Amino acid sequence: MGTTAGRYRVMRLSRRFEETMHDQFGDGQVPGPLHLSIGQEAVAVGGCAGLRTSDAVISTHRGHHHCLAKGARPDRMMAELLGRTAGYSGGRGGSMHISIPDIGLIGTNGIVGAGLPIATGCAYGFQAQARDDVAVCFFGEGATGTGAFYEAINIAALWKLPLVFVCENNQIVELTPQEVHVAGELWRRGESHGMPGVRVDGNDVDAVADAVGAAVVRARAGDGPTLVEAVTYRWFGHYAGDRAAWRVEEEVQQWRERDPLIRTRAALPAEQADAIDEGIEELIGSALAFAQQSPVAGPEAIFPNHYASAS
Ligand SMILES: Cc1ncc(C[n+]2csc(CCOP(=O)(O)OP(=O)(O)O)c2C)c(N)n1
Repeated sequence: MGTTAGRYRVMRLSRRFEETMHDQFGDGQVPGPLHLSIGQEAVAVGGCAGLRTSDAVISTHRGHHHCLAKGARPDRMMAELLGRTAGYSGGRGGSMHISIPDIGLIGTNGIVGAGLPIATGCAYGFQAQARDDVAVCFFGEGATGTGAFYEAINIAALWKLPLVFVCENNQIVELTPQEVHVAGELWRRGESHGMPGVRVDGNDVDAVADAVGAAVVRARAGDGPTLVEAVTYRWFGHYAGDRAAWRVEEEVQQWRERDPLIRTRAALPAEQADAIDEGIEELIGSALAFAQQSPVAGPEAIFPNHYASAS
């Protein structure tokens, strides 16, 4: 994902993936909750642009874009969301329980802030094994209100862990605008621990790639963690089905005009961009067909995955 075309392709994949899943949700085909990251694609794609397969990504409840940016297969992702056996968790976990260790995707997570200590442990593991891999932890600005955030930045700074904290600030915590609950500057919250911080335009994929990329290089060299705040915007409600009646339409419109995909697409020759879009439509179509053809994960799959056999 070092080229504009590569970055645009993955952002477009993520956008169309979620639009398709949103439609499926509307048709009653998604048996669990669905949190859309539409509008935030540049944070995930830029954030993963400088990573290798063996680097780790720790995601959130709103994590389809992180998974796809780290290299997840859209067909198995769709199967998971539709509750099908071909899904990454056999169709039993859904959106917030996707873990793909082979590609370094440690996991999405339904518990706000829970990824922070997981990422810290993961980075400690890399350090203890003398591996030069890096962990990148995505989390929302709401997670900075949890104690786990301070525990994680403290230990990461103290032990100089190979960890990059990416605060994906979409400016709304569930239903609460950030100005109601965030004091001060988020990107400076590591300062008292000696951790550098930076704020970037989270709708500019190249700016995110540069900022996170520099932090990854620093972490890989053994110089410790960085806090990156990527300011972006969530276009839809907190979850699919949330009417988001409390939102200011003008504000939403302003941010839609700052769509990260439009910006990146404009940097490509039109023919190339059209070809990418067509390729993604084919990929999405075949991924959906794959998911729909996979058997529904039935109740018979529950107990074998929870209890060891007595024999
Ligand atoms: C420990 C915990 N508390 C509360 C919730 C309910 N909850 C789900 S998402 C959310 C808001 C999270 O905001 P943020 O971290 O900014 O992420 P965003 O939803 O904006 O992407 C809350 C409070 C939860 N899942 N886990």
